[in-house]
Amino acid sequence: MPDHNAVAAFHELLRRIVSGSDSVAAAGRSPRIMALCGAGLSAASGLSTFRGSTAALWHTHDPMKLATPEAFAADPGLVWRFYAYRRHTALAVKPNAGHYALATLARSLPDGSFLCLTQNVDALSLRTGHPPESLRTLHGSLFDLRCVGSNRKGRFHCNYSIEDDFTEPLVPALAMAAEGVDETATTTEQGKPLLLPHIPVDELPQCPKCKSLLRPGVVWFGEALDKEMLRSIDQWVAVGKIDLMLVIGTSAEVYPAAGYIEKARRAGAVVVTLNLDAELQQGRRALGSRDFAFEGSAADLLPVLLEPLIGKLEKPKAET
Ligand code: BJW
Repeated sequence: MPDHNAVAAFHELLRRIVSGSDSVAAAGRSPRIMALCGAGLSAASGLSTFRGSTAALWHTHDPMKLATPEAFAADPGLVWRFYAYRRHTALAVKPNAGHYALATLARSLPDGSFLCLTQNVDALSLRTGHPPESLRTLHGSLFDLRCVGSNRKGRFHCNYSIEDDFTEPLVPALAMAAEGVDETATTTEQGKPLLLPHIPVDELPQCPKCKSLLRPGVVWFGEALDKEMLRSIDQWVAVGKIDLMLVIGTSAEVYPAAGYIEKARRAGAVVVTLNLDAELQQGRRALGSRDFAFEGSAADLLPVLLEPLIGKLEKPKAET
């Protein structure tokens, strides 16, 4: 059994996978590699993670409570402030070497050989020029908007949505948040949290079609992920043996995303964890005898670990 954190042994595995000598089934077919990415991939760019992080996403509110349909129904202004702030911080940072390594992997392998599932909503992978056909944004995007409009009897559902809307601020009421100001962290001279003025619904982003409220195009707890996207992932998985499953910077606590790790394992994949807490994580999931766990920043690890497939990663000149 190779050391579970030996780079040389991992490189040897990659070479065997690409040459088709790793298994009888691999002979004469393209390699099949899947990745599941989480907030840790974007941490080196300067974005906060959700769990296990000292840097809070938004100082005074638990993101797990704001990322829910219930929070949006109760106070859409507060939730919009949170997302306007997140949109701004995501636009203010740059993709890191980890994002570029994955984009290069997607371009280096034959079509259909690599499927990258990202739980991240920050659009950083796309900004590297990662081919969209090999990327699935499981939890949507901060830059997609959709209408919540429906009537009481549920007969009318406005289907308006827009992708990649990078407007800042979306409306004047969100101007402060859209400048990267965490308004919830503002305190009075006595150090008490400042009570934020309530934003009326008609001052929040509005649907150009039916004038109802727009919401961020992300997936909140209790909401279904896009059916077509899930079907396309299941189809890819069903094709046959998966050689490698890269689990990158995710706590793997949120489903159905985390479920793809076991699906890939059942399809024959060697599971490779890249995380600041890799040892702890692999311990929880019980390291298989062929699995690997590399502890460190995904931005440092990915270019080194993927080198046999992508070559030496050049310093990115500019975003595409
Ligand atoms: C580094 C690093 C560095 C740091 N380098 N590493 C089965 C079992 C139990 C529960 C469920 C189940 N199936 C469904 C559920 C319920 C629920 C769920 O999973 N709950 C669990 C918490 C228990 N799931 C859902 O509700 C999902 N919907 C659903 O299942 O619907 C069913 C349905 C069907 C039909 C009709 C209706 C419903 C939806 C889940 C949506 C998740 N949404 C969020 C918010 C998105 C919007 C936003 O961004 O605001 O997605 S929650 C949040 O968690 C976000 C993330 O994508 C997601 C995952 O977090 P991630 O990325 O793993 O981040 P962290 O912070 O947890 O971890 C970071 C890691 O990085 C850490 O390990 C660090 O160590 C590491 N790290 N720096 C490498 N530099």
